[in-house]
Amino acid sequence: MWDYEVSKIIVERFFEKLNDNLNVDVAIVGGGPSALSASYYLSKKGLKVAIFEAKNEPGGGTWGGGMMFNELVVENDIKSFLDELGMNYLIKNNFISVDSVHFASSLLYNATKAGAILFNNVIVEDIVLYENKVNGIVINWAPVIRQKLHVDPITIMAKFVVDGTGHPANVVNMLVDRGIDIDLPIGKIREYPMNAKEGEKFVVENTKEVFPGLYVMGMAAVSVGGGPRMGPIFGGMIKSGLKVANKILEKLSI
Ligand code: 48F
Repeated sequence: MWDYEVSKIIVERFFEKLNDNLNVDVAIVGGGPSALSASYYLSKKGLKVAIFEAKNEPGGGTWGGGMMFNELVVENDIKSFLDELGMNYLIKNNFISVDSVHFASSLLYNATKAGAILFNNVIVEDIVLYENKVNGIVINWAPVIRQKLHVDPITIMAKFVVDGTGHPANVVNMLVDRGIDIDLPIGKIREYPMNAKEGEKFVVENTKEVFPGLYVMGMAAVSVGGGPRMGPIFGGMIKSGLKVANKILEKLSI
């Protein structure tokens, strides 16, 4: 009865993974480039990392390159990271050009190979808050949310939660919407018009813990800090993910 066995393997293995990730060191919300580089590094250092991605296809804004020209650009100073991940690329003066599909799949492969578990088709719809500290996330199947089905979610406990949801900074918004006091340098979540050079610096500088237990990285850090967007250059996203990872490792004295 092959059909029975196939289904049994999938159901058993999925629930083993879910059960094993109900309480993690780091819960990462969103599966974009900052999330994947943070997950890769944290998993490599031995932390239990789970990524929750709303879409079927993780990778966020990486796949389409610039305007669906499926090539993207990073700065020369992350060449060693690309080498560590075994990526192919071309050096173009101060920049590096990478096939965007290769970039996305390399990040995904390396993060999951290092041990991070990625749950796709899952939306983080809320946070767990105990005594003014974020202690986890609240998840539901993306189709449940999209279809507006009245089905209660479940929770994932985490020592650290990282908002890697990109431009909308959805997790930080969950605090802001409730009027919970959080440091917003420009008083609201908003990104400014395109300025690639400034944006690439800004994203790294604004990668930080914004509330006890909650960190921001990638475009979410730009929107929370009120900085400029930067388009199809992705070095800042990688550096932001690695910075969050280092901040968490520092907190744990690892
Ligand atoms: O936006 P995204 O790629 O994140 P990022 O790491 O990278 C930004 C760049 O791709 C690009 C850029 C570079 O210059 O400007 O935009 O900041 O990926 C964010 C991911 O989070 C998912 C969303 O589907 C996307 O794949 N996401 C957003 N909200 C939720 C979520 C949520 N509530 N629950 C789960 N996933």
